[in-house]
Amino acid sequence: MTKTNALQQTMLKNDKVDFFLIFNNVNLTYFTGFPGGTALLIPKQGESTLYVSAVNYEQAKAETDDLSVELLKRGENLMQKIAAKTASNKLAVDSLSIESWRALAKAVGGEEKLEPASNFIRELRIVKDQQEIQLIREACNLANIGVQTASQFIRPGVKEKEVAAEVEYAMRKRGSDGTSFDTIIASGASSAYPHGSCSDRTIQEGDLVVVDLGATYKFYRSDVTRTFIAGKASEKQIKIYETVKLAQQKAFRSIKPSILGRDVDGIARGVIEEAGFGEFFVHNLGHGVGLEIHEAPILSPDSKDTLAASNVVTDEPGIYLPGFGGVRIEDTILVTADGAEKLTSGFYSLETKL
Ligand SMILES: [Mn+2]
Repeated sequence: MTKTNALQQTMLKNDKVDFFLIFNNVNLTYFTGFPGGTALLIPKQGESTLYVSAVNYEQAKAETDDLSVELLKRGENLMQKIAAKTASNKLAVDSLSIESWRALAKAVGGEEKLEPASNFIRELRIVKDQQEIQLIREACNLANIGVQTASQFIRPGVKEKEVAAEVEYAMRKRGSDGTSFDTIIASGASSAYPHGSCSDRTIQEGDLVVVDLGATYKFYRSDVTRTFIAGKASEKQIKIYETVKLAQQKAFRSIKPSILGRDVDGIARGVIEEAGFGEFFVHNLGHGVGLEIHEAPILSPDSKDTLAASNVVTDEPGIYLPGFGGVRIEDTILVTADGAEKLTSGFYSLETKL
């Protein structure tokens, strides 16, 4: 069943709306497999219409199936075209700027014809189908190659950016469409910045090096973090590493359908607090991954999400000691029918080959 069919089945069960209108770029990719559309009109039954401007029109026809591609000519009013096609029926809308919302309301004859429905699409996207899981799995395999490459190149005397270049080259060569986000190779004191990026700095003997990377495959993403040491680790470095590793493992083992996002976060946070580093775990435990690198569900102390089978989430505790360095370990994880499966894996030890 296609994603559009799944949405239509839900619409048929609920007679509040007759059409679904998609404007958000990621949601357009979700339903059509093509990122260059302007709007997608999904009726309760029958064929959807994808409105596309001239620049993307030929590509849209070549790269989409099972929908009608309609050229949006320069100067044409999209909202009026939609109004003409939907008569006076009720429309659910995923997301629009305030100005566009007003223009659409005017075209269809009043705001009472429109129903905001971004949460509804969020709930659809949170549960991945078999095809999406396969693409995320491939993106994760590519990320594993990235981690393996980083482990081979990290040593004293090498620049952070050189490691990033090797990682990205290796993933690209194996079929990645690009990175999921800017590769992080953060060494020494900057490993203590959770979003420390990648600089011209040369890695020094004894540095902690946080490697956070991901690959994109057919629009789906992966996210993995490993922490390495350039040389030999000190007792304190080993202590924070082992604490983060235990927190990550315990959280992973708790992941299963029906557990609350805030409870999974609490399990990891508890381990880190017990070791006395609670104040240095300064971010959420994890987030959903799919077409976007950060999406629902969220694993955090104030999360309202409950996990379900076929969710994909990260498990990424960290400890960041200002001026000293940081450790983060992260995997992309699939929630299965009765537990969880790591889609990224390997390299759970601090030392790298020298
Ligand atoms: Mn992440």
